[in-house]
Amino acid sequence: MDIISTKGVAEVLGVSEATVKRWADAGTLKCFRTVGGHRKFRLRDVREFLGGKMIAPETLEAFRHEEPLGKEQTEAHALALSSDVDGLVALVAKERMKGQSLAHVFDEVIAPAMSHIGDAWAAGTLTTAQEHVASNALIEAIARVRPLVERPSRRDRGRAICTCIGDEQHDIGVRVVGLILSAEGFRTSMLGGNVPTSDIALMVTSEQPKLIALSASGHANLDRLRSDVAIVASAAAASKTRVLAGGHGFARLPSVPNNVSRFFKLQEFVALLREPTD
Ligand code: B12
Repeated sequence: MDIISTKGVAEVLGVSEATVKRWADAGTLKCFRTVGGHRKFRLRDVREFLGGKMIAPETLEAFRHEEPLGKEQTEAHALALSSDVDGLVALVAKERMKGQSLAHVFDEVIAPAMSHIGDAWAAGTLTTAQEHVASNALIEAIARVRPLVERPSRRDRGRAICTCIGDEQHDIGVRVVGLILSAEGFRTSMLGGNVPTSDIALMVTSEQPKLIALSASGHANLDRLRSDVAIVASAAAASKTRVLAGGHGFARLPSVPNNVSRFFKLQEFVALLREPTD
């Protein structure tokens, strides 16, 4: 997944493809060649070239999906589009048996497959109806993979609220977050999509949950998202609730309130949840 084409590197670095090729041929920017002779770049080498600077997650995402889907992603793509819920559940089970975490499966297999579906919809090669078939199959599969999540602890870590923010309808990511939080020992309340921000803030104030997980897709209006997050973050600060946010919308926000932690991947989120607390 972390192999980038010449075009992708050119976009990230804001230079022409010819410049990237020149740097590669001079050895300034490490690359390797495919069997067909094409130059390919590893993400870590591009980062090194940039002096270890972080590449914005949304930029990374933009070129990541230029790559053709891998085997499991292609399988997930086909299963979702053919509404094969059993097949999707079996795919997740197969990956779990290979030792992959649920977070890994959704970050690296399901999300890229769905992203391709979204791109095909945007390009007009898939209809809205087909996109709906895929997302509904996935929602049903998520409900059924609950027994496949790892349960590292049986201790009660308190209440967690999971919700999209603003008029966001993309609630698949937050559903997976809910599943993960339950597996990590939280009692999870799932609000889903399209919830008034004032209601979310009110729930935080009255229930004082241990944490609230927020999700916003790339569709989110950034001005609106910034003000919605500020409202929830201030309610959370008053009730000492931890705010954890993710999704493409949050990745695009230049900054978030101090008490909000942002994640691009579920795997980073799980790592944080598993950090020992005093
Ligand atoms: C399914 C889908 C829908 C479904 C959503 C169903 C549902 N119940 O969620 C429906 C059909 C309703 C829909 C509607 C629309 N959609 Co839509 N949709 C998608 C699609 C194809 C897949 C999203 C998805 O579920 N992915 C699978 C999940 C698992 O991945 P994910 O959401 O990316 O989340 C991952 C991470 O971001 C992270 N994450 C997410 N949230 C959180 C939260 C926390 C705390 C953490 C730690 C991590 C985390 O974890 C996940 C795993 O890695 C995307 C394509 C894409 N590139 O995302 C388009 C996409 C998001 N949609 C798009 C658009 C334009 C729309 C509509 C405006 C279309 C329309 N004209 O009506 C509406 C907007 C509705 C609204 N107001 O929100 C665009 C947005 C363009 C942009 N600017 O980015 C996309 C990108 C398609 C495209 N290529 O153009 N959509």
